[in-house]
Amino acid sequence: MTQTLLQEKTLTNFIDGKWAEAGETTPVNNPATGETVVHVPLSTAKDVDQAVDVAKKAQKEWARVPAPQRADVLYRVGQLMIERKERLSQLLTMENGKVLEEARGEVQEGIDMAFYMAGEGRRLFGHTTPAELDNKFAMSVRAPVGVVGIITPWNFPIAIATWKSFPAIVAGNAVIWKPATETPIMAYELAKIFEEAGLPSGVVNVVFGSGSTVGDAMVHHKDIRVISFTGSNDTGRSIAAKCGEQLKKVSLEMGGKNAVIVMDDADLDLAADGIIWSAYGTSGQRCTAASRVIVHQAVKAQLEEKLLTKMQDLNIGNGLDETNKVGPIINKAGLDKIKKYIDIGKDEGAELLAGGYELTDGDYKGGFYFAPTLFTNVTSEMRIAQEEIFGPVISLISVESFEEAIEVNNGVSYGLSSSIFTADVNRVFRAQRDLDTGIVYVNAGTTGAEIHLPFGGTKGTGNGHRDSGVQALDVFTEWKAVYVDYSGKLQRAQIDVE
Ligand code: UN1
Repeated sequence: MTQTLLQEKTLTNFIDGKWAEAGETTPVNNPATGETVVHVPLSTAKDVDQAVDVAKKAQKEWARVPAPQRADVLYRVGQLMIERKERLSQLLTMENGKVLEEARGEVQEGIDMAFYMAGEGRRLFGHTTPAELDNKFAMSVRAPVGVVGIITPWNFPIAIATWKSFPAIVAGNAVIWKPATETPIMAYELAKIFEEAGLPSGVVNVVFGSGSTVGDAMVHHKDIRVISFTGSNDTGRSIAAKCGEQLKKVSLEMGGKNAVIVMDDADLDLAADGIIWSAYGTSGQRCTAASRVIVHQAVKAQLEEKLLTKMQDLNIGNGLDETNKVGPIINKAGLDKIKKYIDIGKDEGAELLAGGYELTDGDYKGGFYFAPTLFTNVTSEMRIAQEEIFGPVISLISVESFEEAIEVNNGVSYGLSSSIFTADVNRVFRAQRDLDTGIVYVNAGTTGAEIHLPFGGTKGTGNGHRDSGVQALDVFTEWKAVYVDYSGKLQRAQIDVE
């Protein structure tokens, strides 16, 4: 089926508007079946050097194109994505495994981002402000940074790429993009869309390959002035350290240990639906996935029962079959990590209420499937309640009060997303103030961020920057303060002020 959607057997880098020759390659496997879908190049530092050389030249001209005209390209990109939405969604399911309905949602997220950032072409607002001296004008404007590097993950291979590349493009930068080797098809397809939409050659360059070679070469390249990375905490820390030495700007988004709080006055059916969707959707492989449920002890037994009942409706299997609700895990390493945490949870004394095993027989043969899992009687200090598992695993922790719920929520090293189910308006407002995460949901699960709001988190989730929203422009622009003195004489700030 892949071959009817994708003619290519081997993908190639997109540099200077041309499709390069592939050197060494590695297979990309469909996580639902284990079948090879396509081959992807393992590029070298030389390929990065070549891409940066062309990007530097292209950026100089791109920065002089008026922003509303830069935006016109993004409008065309959005239009092409709409036309290809179904094809892109199916290819996304084949390389990533997420079920088709979610793949369509992810492509839509990219379409939304195209039109939103295209709109920025006629804003890119700076500020005007009074100067402290007469006959003097003051303003701040956004300036492009130059050549920027983006490193994107396999779990949202097109949406996250749009969160980073579209603001970079509209702001007048050139981009070197290293997509995850697990999911290169979305990058290849988006590069084709950039080409057809008329983006000038060299403004976006896709270099496929490993983090240790291509990613590292980008991080160390002196002419790449920004690195925007989404991925694991360990890799993010190491990138930040290397960028720090070079005084290179770096924006990091690195996961979470997100919780749903269920209070004693909550609508328990709604809460159970929200938990199931945010914990088991995408097989728990979202940075925003719920992996803890913090429940008031008065409703713990009822909530457990509702979760166990609703879990029975979750068909697990190939995401191309639309009756399935939970797809596969990305690969064997991902599956092994989940299995390791099941053992850790049992050893720590958590009680396994459902799941906890991989699915290998019959239709599951060749793929990487794991049953939705529910641990209860978990305590906040256990490793399964502290560390990111990135799979369909819930740790249920019971608490005695609202205050304790907030404390448990905040008692982890991450701070991406949180949620509270309650009918009490006072608790709602206290919770949105006190939950120490970059995203807070009330009476909804922990997933479902919209593109026009900032995406990112506190503590170990990031380093203070945000993806998407107008805030993403701060990553890809420098603020420039401009003073125009039209007095015709020397006016000294702070001195010649009456
Ligand atoms: C991610 O998991 O890294 O809010 C991105 C959500 C999606 C994006 C998730 N809109 O769950």
